Amino acid sequence: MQLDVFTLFPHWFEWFESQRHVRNCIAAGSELRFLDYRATTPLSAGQVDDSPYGGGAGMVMRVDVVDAALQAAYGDSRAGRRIVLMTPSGRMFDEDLALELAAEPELTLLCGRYEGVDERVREHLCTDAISIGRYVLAGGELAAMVVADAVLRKLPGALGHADSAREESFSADLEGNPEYPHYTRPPVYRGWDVPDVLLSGDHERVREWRHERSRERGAQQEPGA
Ligand code: 6GU
Repeated sequence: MQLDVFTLFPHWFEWFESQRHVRNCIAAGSELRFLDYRATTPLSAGQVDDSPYGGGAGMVMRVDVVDAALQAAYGDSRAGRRIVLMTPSGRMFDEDLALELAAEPELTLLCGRYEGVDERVREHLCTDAISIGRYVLAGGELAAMVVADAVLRKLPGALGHADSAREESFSADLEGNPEYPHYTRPPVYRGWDVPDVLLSGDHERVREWRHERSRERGAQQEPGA
């Protein structure tokens, strides 16, 4: 995958890029770029925002600044590329959307700051708008890291073990439910013991027990549970 993130704070992503599954993706051929709106702004003194028409508090990211950044990166060949605005008013991000985006050869995430981004960015420059939850973050960067993290770990070679993404939370193998609990040594710690079935060596019973726990957790996450 070719993943580009546009931001005013590209250095925030240095930690993100250092994660094992992200490094694995790069080693397997994925390309990540973190691009600074200020590097390509057509305005003087690195300006990227302006006060809102109609008045009100705060500043708004300018459409010409975002367009110039996209133009510098892609020229006129944006067609077919998934370009996503990170915004609390976007489509709610979940595991299905992570899988959908992981199938894209080219993905762009646009981070906004300040009070928001000129609506013409969403109307004319983006294919999607995504939110990671019903709360407000100071900017799109943390949300972009969440999306990039969830998407990249879906790519082949991201995880060390070929099976580690199969029976994980929200997978088809678990009927969309959260993952079952895990235990490891010691078998008893401060009187807290491990369920007997996991020590039984009976793989079929272990499998059934895990799927039951997974279904239980799914029911607990239902609204109103
Ligand atoms: Cl994508 N951006 C911001 N600023 N806040 C959010 C968000 C995104 N998703 C949830 N809250």
